[in-house]
Amino acid sequence: MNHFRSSSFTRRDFLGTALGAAAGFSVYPSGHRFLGELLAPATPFTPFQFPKDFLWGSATASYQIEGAWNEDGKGESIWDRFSHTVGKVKGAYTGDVACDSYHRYKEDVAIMKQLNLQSCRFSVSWPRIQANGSGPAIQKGLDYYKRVADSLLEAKIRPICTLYHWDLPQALEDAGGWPNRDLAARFVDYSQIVAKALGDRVQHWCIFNEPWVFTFLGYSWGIHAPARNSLPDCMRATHVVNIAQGQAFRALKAINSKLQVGTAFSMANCEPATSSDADKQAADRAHALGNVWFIHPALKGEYPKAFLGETPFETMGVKSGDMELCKAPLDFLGINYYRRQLVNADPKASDGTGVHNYDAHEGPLTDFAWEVWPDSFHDLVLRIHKEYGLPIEITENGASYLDAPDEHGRVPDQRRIEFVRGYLSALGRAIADGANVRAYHHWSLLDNFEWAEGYSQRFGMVYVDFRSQKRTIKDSGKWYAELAKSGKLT
Ligand code: PNW
Repeated sequence: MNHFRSSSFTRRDFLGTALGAAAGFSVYPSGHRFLGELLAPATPFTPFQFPKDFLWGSATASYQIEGAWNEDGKGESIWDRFSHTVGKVKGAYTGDVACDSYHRYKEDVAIMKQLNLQSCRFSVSWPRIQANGSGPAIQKGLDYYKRVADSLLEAKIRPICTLYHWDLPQALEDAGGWPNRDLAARFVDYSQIVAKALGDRVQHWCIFNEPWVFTFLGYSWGIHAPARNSLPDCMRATHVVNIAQGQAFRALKAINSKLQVGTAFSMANCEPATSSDADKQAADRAHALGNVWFIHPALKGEYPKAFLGETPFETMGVKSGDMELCKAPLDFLGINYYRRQLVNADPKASDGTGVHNYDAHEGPLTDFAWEVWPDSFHDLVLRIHKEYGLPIEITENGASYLDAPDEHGRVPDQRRIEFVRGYLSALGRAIADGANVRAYHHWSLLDNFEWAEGYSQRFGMVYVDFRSQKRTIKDSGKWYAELAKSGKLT
């Protein structure tokens, strides 16, 4: 994610990222990557018994698994438009069919049950509920999610529902998208519809998935839908999203005060590249913008200090009284964790943050070329615990490895087992150090549509043959099923 967060993103930088690497460009100094694979993680593995009531789960998202992109009255989303535009997604793949979970959700819930899962994080597709993002609800869309929630409950799996995992109705993007302040009211209206329909069976809610990723990658870097390239629009979008988060929180609580409401935030532990004060301060600014830009306004009523100078309130369209709208006592913080960031001070950074950040390559790399470095997960979770003190749910963590069925139909993905084992050991240490963590959701249940990467990355514990839609539980899934039963990491 280095250059996704850095200020001076160029095409050359892009080729240096995981995406560039996955696209087949050789970007590492000769031998470096392979050297990395031989190095042991910094802290050795520690066994851990997780608390009795700890929830083991998996996460997915509507556009990445459902398919049925134009069925039962569903409208076009920005990801339909993006993936139907040739040149945007690797291999010109789309989510038109994806894992076909719209038709196969029962089979998928049965797999979760077989894996002994106790929590399922899924998302609702906004244009399935309101084709153009406003007006009355589409009953068939609501019914689908009711059926999903009911099958989960029947399997004794707790549903946790994300209201927005990036599939904005295209009509709302045409009206200006997230930089348009009116979107906050549209989003609250939609959230109320969904919470009224599902609130009797779904108690746990994530308002947004990764607000940093969809505002920056979508509106500034242009590599996710809606593929815009404007930092000012992106900064405006972040403010509208903060307002929408506060207002949706109150709307959900007004429907049922017992609902447990949070958001799933993308986070990367931001580590100073050297011990210089300048780099340490830069790492704190990177943390402010990348990790807590959407938490601090909700819990503290102000933006954290992420810029060298003043926060660009005018560009962001902040009006007097707005911070009151953003404020919301979230019930829990969802953390999506994949990798750490190294940070250098760069006073010339064009976005005014004075930050240059980049991926470390000291640990082994996943097939997406993301570094494996479990210690950073421990440090990040503990830091968030110390800064905000709220209950934490790990709403996503996982890795892309391309292992496929062997001649016996078995998928021996030992590297994923080692990845999860390492990150859970780090999480166990964070819990032992005092962090209040109550759930872990593996990303993902199924191999699925990995955004601009199409189907070229596989994050599932379950292999999906996208031609036949056949699902095969990988070795990691069998391993995770045992862990989910005992809570004992050995
Ligand atoms: C998350 N990065 O996105 C999303 O919530 C999932 O939908 C996605 O499939 C999963 O992580 C795996 O990528 C991210 O650049 C997108 O580091 C990009 C980054 C991280 C997470």
